[in-house]
Formats: sequence, C-alpha cells, structure tokens
Amino acid sequence: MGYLKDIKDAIINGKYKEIEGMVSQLIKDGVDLKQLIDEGMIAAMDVVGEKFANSEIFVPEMLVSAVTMQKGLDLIKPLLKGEETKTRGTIVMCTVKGDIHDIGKNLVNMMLEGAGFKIIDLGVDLSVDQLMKQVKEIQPDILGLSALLTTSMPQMKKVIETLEHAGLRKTIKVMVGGAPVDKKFADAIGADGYGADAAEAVKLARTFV
Ligand code: B12
Repeated sequence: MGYLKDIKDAIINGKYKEIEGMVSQLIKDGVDLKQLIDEGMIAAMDVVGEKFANSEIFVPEMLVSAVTMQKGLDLIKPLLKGEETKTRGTIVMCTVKGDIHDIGKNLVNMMLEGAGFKIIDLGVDLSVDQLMKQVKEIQPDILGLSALLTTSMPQMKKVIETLEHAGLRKTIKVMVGGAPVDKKFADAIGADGYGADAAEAVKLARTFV
C-alpha cells in the first residue's frame, strides 16, 4: 500500500511540516489506523535507528524524525478513545532516569487510555525519588516503566527494589517495556509483566485489574 511507504518515508526524512496534512488525509480516507502506526510509523523509527547505528544520520536528524512521528500520532490519539465508560484502573507511566525516549511510552498511553484506563503520565527521566513521591501520592494500580537505552534499564530494577523497601510492592503491579527490554529481563528484576508493544501493554494491564 503506497500510503504506508509515503508515511514511512516522511518520518524517516523528517518531513515535519508535511506530516499533519498527510495523516489528516489518511484519517479522512478511513485507513486502518493500527496498520498506519505499526507498518508506517513504527517501521520508520526502526529504519531511523538503523541509520543512526550506521552513522548515516546523527542525533539532530533522529530528533526531527521523532518530532514528525509525534505530530502524526497526536492526530490519531483522539480517535483511539474507546467505548469504555467506566475506568478500569489507574496507571502511572514514565521513562526511567537517564532516558528521554518517549514516543513508545506515549503510544502505550494512547492505547491504554483507549482501553479505558486512567493514565497519569509523569513524563521522562524520572529519578527513583521523584517517582516514589508521586507513586505514594497517587497510589496507582499499575506502574508502567519504559526504557530505550541499555544504560537506563538498570533503573527499572532500582524502582522495583525501592517499592519493595517502601512496602508498596504488593499493592502495585509493575509492567516494563521498551526496545531493549524483554521478558527475561522483566522476570530477572521482579517485574509483574513485560509488554513488547502497545497492544501487549493493554492485554497485560487487563490481567492486572
Ligand atoms: C527517536 C530516537 C531518539 C530521539 C527520541 C525522541 C523522543 N521524544 O522519544 C532522540 C534524538 C532524543 C534520541 C536520543 C538518544 N538516543 Co535514540 N533512538 C531513537 C529511535 C530512532 C526510535 C525510538 C522510537 O521512538 N521508537 C518507536 C517506538 C514506538 O518504539 P518503542 O519506544 O520501542 O516503544 C514500543 C515498545 O518498546 C513498547 N513499549 C515502550 N515502552 C513501554 C512501556 C511499557 C510499560 C510497555 C508494556 C511497553 C512499552 O511499546 C511501544 C509501542 O509499540 C531508536 C531506535 C529504535 N529503533 O528504537 C534510537 C535508540 C533507542 N537511541 C539510541 C541512542 C544511543 C540515543 C542517544 C544516547 C544518542 C546520543 N549519542 O545522544 C540519545 C539518548 C537520549 C536519552 N538520554 O534518552 C540507541 C540506543 C542504543 C542502546 N543500546 O542503548 C537506539 C537503539 C539507536 C541505535 N540503533 O543505536 N533518540
């Protein structure tokens, strides 16, 4: 399908001025939004990541691609609001200390919201202390942690240990995700679950509440 390639190319090439017009038109055309996100937008980010790893592009280009993708996602967000009327439970989400990659987290939030969860997004680069303060105040059912860097992953373990010390581990389910995270890591750090993508995050959250 031509439009998937067009969207993918637009994000890879950082066409942040054009993306909104393109996505708005596709929404009008009634395209499959899940396919648009998965095969157009996320696929683009994989290519961007490869190009960065091969030194074909650098941080500024990667950032422009990210901005482009987020602009597109912002248009899709209101359309993912689900039919659910009653709230399923409260989820606190953030990226861990040292990590500012938030597109995946934002996407997961969109889908969870669409599935009826109340999302409290604490943003990016949360220190364990900042996070604990919020968690104690909000008392969510679920805590979702996102990490895209192998160097920030150990922060997830720290958060879980700190929850344990604070006596909160039994009342809050912890789910983890992000490109370098996998089930093995999630099990090893004592998380309650791992989700590979936004759809899995929803399935997982549903098993918790
Ligand atoms: C865009 C991007 C950036 C942007 C981020 C902008 C933003 N607002 O997010 C910018 C330019 C800022 C950036 C900076 C850096 N980046 Co960068 N970046 C990327 C890139 C290309 C795409 C990430 C992305 O958005 N993917 C798309 C989303 C949708 O996927 P996702 O995040 O994986 O999320 C999905 C799942 O993982 C899951 N999920 C995510 N979170 C959660 C949470 C839960 C609870 C659950 C259940 C599921 C879940 O669901 C999501 C939806 O399907 C990746 C490459 C890649 N392919 O991942 C590199 C990449 C992650 N970056 C990398 C690096 C090295 C950096 C820098 C260190 C570069 C530098 N020298 O400065 C900095 C670090 C900044 C920091 N401190 O965080 C490396 C990491 C390598 C490593 N092994 O750690 C990568 C892999 C690129 C590469 N191939 O080398 N980056």
